[in-house]
Amino acid sequence: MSDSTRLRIAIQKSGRLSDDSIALLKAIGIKLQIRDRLLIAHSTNEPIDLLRVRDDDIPGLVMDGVVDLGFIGENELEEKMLERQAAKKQAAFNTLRRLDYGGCRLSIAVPNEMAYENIKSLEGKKVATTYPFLLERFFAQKNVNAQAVMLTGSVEVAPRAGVADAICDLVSTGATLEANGLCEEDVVFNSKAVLIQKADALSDEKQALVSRLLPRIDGVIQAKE
Ligand code: PRT
Ligand code: ZN
Repeated sequence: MSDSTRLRIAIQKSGRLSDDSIALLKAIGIKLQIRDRLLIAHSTNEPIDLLRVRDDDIPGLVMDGVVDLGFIGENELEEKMLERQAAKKQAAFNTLRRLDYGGCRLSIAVPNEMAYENIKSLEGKKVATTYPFLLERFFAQKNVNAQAVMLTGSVEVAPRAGVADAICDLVSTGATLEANGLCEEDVVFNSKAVLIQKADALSDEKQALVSRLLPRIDGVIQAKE
């Protein structure tokens, strides 16, 4: 077993949040020894271990108390929270900081040739997405009867493939939508990366360490503004 006195932080192993999360940890003075293949990375100057996993696993690891902290996109965090609430699983956590990277929006997009006035235009339609809980909550709020169709990848080709009428996917520049003949219509959720902490109290030593790190994070973010 790992040393339980060391602060455990879950971080995306490889993807859009990895480099910025590592850069932030380094910028606040945490020295890290990362070996590409390994699940665990140790800090050489602070009692901190990184658990390097897929981003999909990070909300659950924090909510189950397996790790103390996690860096995660709010889109993934909110989706997993809704999924776990529906399954009556522990879904509590604390957000420590909203960060200055990982910005994107979860948006509904429809084929350019589709007549779209407002969200009601999706009544009775199928919408492909990797975020069915966020999308269904949006439909419920807007009083629209549409069906979320779960796809874990290639969401942007679903309308052309005849799998769905529209999509609901993450957008940053909009280039992917444009390349696939899709037009962004409604924003379902705005997202950034956040640093979260498990709901159960940390040991005094770990909490003291977290309290020492947070002002440094604030300093790094302010310096960039
Ligand atoms: O392997 P693992 O499961 O860890 O990674 P992943 O493939 O699930 O996630 P990854 O690395 O792609 O994204 C991680 C997180 O980055 C997301 O959950 C968001 O919080 C954030 N993020 C920010 C984005 C984007 N911007 C983004 N543009 N995640 C995905 N995209 C994709 C989007 O799905 C679409 O395919 O980029 C494409 C659109 O980009 P534009 O610029 O063409 O609009
Ligand atoms: Zn993922």
